[in-house]
Amino acid sequence: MSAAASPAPLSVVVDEHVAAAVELGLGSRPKRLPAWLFYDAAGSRLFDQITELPEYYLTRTERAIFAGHGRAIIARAAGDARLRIVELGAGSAEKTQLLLRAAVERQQSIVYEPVDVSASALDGACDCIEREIPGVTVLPRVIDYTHGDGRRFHLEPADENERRLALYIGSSIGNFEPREALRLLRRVRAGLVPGDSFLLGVDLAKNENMLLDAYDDAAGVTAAFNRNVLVRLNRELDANFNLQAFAHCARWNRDRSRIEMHLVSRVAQRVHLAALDMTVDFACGETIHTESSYKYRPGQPEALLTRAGFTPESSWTDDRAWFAVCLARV
Ligand code: AVJ
Repeated sequence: MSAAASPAPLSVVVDEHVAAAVELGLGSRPKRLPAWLFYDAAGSRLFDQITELPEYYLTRTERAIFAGHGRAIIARAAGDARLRIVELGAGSAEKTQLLLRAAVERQQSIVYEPVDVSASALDGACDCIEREIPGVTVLPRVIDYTHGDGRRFHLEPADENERRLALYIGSSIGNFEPREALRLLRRVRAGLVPGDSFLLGVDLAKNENMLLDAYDDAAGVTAAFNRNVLVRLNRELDANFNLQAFAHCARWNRDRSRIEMHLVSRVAQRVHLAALDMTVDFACGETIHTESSYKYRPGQPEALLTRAGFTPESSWTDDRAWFAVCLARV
């Protein structure tokens, strides 16, 4: 076959997981996109920037809890055994370091097992931690703990004299609908054994304006993070979203105790996604719901943990009760 006769190469290799999620979400009413779509390389960098914004209190508040109570958390989880630490979702390395340091202080060395659905997410985190904290051995694991049944979250047995402390911090659980959150925690529970424990970091319901500011910062970083999902669809699905034609919007849904992020169509418009062979019409003011971030009420995290089969043991919060970390036992 001559070069001229071969078909033009596709400009993009389509990821089927992305394609299916976008087709379903933009074909729904109201329109929506899953929050995991935010985290391509550019989106992950924008999220890192968000964590340093003055309005985004979550990261620094959780870090302050670990700085103040890291030793107590480790002591509680360990009891009279040695710990190894498993973390679901890489990327919160910086806060995790506070717990790893507290553990090394207590038992001289520790095995740290960061778990993520993607290998690339694990690459960066590992070497850096081993270099920065002598005594830590990193064993990265690629496991999709967000899908499938409990058996999928399978960890090799720890040493006989070791207990696992599994971390799911950073309010990551907040992106899940309550039912999905319960399923996820049950899956984690199924991968642990009696004596192990679980530390969950949750953001708490608070003053509405403070929440809205945290998700609509003055510098516009969160707006760029939100719109980046359209940049991604333009690139990966050969779409023609006009970024200026969509406004970033953060709303507090009081009934469901969640912040919602939307992209609001500023005009009536038609968008084409060539790779999906899909045309999507937007009315003026119509939105794409891109994220929910649940804010827990007092007692709710513990109730959720109990329903997932854990026994809540202790919870720690900051002085202003903005954020909580809850330790539960298997
Ligand atoms: C990474 C899910 C904890 O919900 O606060 C930040 C993501 N979205 N700003 C959150 C996010 C908008 C973040 N989590």
